Amino acid sequence: MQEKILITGAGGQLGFVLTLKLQEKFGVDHVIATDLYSKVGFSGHFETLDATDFQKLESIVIKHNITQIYHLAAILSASGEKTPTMTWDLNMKTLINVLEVSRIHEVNKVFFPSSIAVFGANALKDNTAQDQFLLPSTIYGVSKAAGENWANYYHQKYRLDVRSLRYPGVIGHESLPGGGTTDYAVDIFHKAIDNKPFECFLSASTLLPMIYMDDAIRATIELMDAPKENITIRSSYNLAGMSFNPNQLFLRIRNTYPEFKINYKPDFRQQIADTWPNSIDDSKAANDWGWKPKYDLEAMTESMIKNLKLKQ
Ligand code: AKB
Repeated sequence: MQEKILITGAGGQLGFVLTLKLQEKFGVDHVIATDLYSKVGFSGHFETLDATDFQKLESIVIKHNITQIYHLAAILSASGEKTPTMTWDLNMKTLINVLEVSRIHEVNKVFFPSSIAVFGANALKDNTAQDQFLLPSTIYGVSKAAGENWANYYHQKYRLDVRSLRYPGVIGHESLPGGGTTDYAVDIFHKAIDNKPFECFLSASTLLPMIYMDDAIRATIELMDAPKENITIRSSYNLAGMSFNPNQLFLRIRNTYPEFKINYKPDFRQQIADTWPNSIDDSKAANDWGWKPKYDLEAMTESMIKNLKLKQ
């Protein structure tokens, strides 16, 4: 069967790269990229979509005979704290619209991104477990934890094939993040390449789980390609790449840019980061569908610098 793919939030950090990957996998004509804002940087089908608008979403699903939806539109952790009720409304309404349209129109598969933000200060920091009780500290985390339950519910009740990953902070050279607590780990590279000092909004020792874009995209595709019977978790899978703190990343970048300077000015994002894990136990993903990250801090830094330099 020829798949027809719909992506929401295609203009976002992950959405942009995932759209290109899905176009490569399924063919440009079989991918419909959508975003609230107008088309950015990719060829192929694009529709402007506010995914809180069920009728517009449904009309796109019908018009293109959509068989899979990747629902990436969301407000992230740091931005979300500025407008909690709006963040809840947008993150939940768009997800429920996607689940509902998928149920009604018998969409084959749905992907919903969750996040390490579902974990709160109560969780064990190291190797945080898959089934850790979730007590998120941000409204973004609250919306993702609720979203995981909605996903699980639609699978239980309607057998909708919805799959999900708890992404760590994603680092890539292709696109810029916006509104997250882990964004510093991308911003720092842009400053280093431009020979400018970097002001870090987290303290030097804030250890967080991160993943390189190539690994994040590969994990998404591998999860979606896995046989249905292998998927034992219908809320969201823990996913790990690497863990590091700003000082470790800074020292790594300094190997290439010895003059690079950093100063630390923690702001409200520090309190968010302090409630998140240091590292993640992703053994369920490894056992169920063979997940194994390829990039560690060294390989990621090398690839980021090489690719950003090519764009200069
Ligand atoms: C954020 O920092 O909000 C995101 C995330 C970890 O989900 N990058």
